[in-house]
Amino acid sequence: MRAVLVSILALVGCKSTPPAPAHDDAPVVHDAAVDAGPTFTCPGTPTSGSTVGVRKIGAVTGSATLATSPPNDHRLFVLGQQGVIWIFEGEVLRATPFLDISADAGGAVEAGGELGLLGLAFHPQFATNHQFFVFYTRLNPTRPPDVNYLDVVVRYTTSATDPNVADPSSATTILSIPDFASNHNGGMIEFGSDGMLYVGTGDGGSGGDPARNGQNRHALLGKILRLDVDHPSGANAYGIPVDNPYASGVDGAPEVWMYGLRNPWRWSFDRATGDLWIGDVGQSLTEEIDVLFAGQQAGKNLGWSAYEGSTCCQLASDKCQQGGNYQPCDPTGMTAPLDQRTHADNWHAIIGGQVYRGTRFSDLVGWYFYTDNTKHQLVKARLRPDRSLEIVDLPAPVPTGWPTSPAAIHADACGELYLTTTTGAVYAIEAAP
Ligand SMILES: [Ca+2]
Repeated sequence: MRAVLVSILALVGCKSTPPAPAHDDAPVVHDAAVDAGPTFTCPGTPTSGSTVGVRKIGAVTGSATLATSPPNDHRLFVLGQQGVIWIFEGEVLRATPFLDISADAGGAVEAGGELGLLGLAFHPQFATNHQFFVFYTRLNPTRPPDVNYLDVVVRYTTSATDPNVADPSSATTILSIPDFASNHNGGMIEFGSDGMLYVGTGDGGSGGDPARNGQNRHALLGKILRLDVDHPSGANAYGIPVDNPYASGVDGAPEVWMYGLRNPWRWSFDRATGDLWIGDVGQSLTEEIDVLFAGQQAGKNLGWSAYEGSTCCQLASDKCQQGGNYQPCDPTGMTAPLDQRTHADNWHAIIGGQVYRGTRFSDLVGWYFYTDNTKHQLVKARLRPDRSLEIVDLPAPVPTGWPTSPAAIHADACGELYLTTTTGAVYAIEAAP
């Protein structure tokens, strides 16, 4: 159990109450030509300078677990962990939520600690098919022993009359994974440039990977999964891409893309290269950043729970808190982290981010930004030609307005980065000379 992450990610104030609609929420009729929109443009005059700061643009209720955008869309969607998705437009919070599936709205989201609404990804053709996907945790209605929760991916569409409001009745469950503990739920989802939906799952939780899911390729927990949501097949609401490494189901579950993850809380693709950057939260010794290069991701093993970071659990001082029955440590074929931070240095729950590909700050382009739920150190890193990492800890003390507990760093449609916090604040990451 990662008490630190549980306690810090826990919401203050809990339930949200949607305010009354504002006057600017008049319904808009969907029209393909309108939805495609005018030519999408991002800010065109970049500012030079590499002094990084944060600027608060607003806040939502509860913990803000992610900020993201549909492709070619200037709106910023912010996830409230309790089950509400909000829209900022021109840095102004719309009064009416996009979607409210919090329990107090009659929804299914079970929130608190590491539970809740954790992921949102817009379909690459969202402008015309209006589909988006959420990842959240819910109670398992049948409640068999030790399977209290379900980690679910659900597809929604926007309202037929208003693109700023989702249609709750459109909910279609795509994937539902039984989960035995409240922590380590992963929750990040993104579409790759290949049009496939990637889904990050934690090892199930408790501590020390008691079910040994990390190295079990037949388990859906402790993985990055890859689904074809446009071509459902058989009994599933999704298809299996033929180039998934275990598509046949013989050597692993057909859905599995990568394995050996503990709790990939926040991760993202570099939209320029296709490289996958993962912040995998550690047990009691090591927080890690993993970079999986484009074209070299299928079937990769990140090590947990044979390893924590690059340390063999059998040889670790705390044995990764596994209580015996250790798994063999064989580095063959294992992908080691490119950055490791120790709990001794007060890193306790790494917050993965994204590579900056925006147009506003020229000196940030190509740098990956990440932080930690406890340490609050903002870090930038980029790949050298030899694929090692150049890592720069940004100067302390942290910038004015720095939040107490970061929850996510993620990009909008223009590639600009936003940091969200466990108290609902939304910050733009910016740079100056
Ligand atoms: Ca869990």
